[in-house]
Amino acid sequence: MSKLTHILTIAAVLSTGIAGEAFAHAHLKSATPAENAVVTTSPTELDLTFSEGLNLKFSSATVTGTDKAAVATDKAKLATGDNTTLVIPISKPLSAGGYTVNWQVLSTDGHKTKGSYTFTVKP
Ligand SMILES: [Cu+2]
Repeated sequence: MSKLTHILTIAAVLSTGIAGEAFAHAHLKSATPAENAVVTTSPTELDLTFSEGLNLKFSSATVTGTDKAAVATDKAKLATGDNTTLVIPISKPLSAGGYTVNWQVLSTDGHKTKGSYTFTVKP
């Protein structure tokens, strides 16, 4: 590799790294029910809004109760006309208790992120 090519390669690697920092990844911006929320009625769906557009094929969330039992959910989808919001339909009404949402998404920039939060149903 010539010296110039070498310098250009280093420059390309550096700028890619900086762009990666600048655009970050898909972070959870808000959710319904919100993180740590106490809701009085069972939600029919969970809405998770991220800081970037999502690739639905590689984005999902699971819900577990305090007893670690999985909550039945329907297939995740994106909100109509909004590829930053992941919608998780809840198949059956949730009984009173605490719930943990574990999400993992692939943003349209190709980065995977994951996280979790909890909310409580208290009729
Ligand atoms: Cu990213």
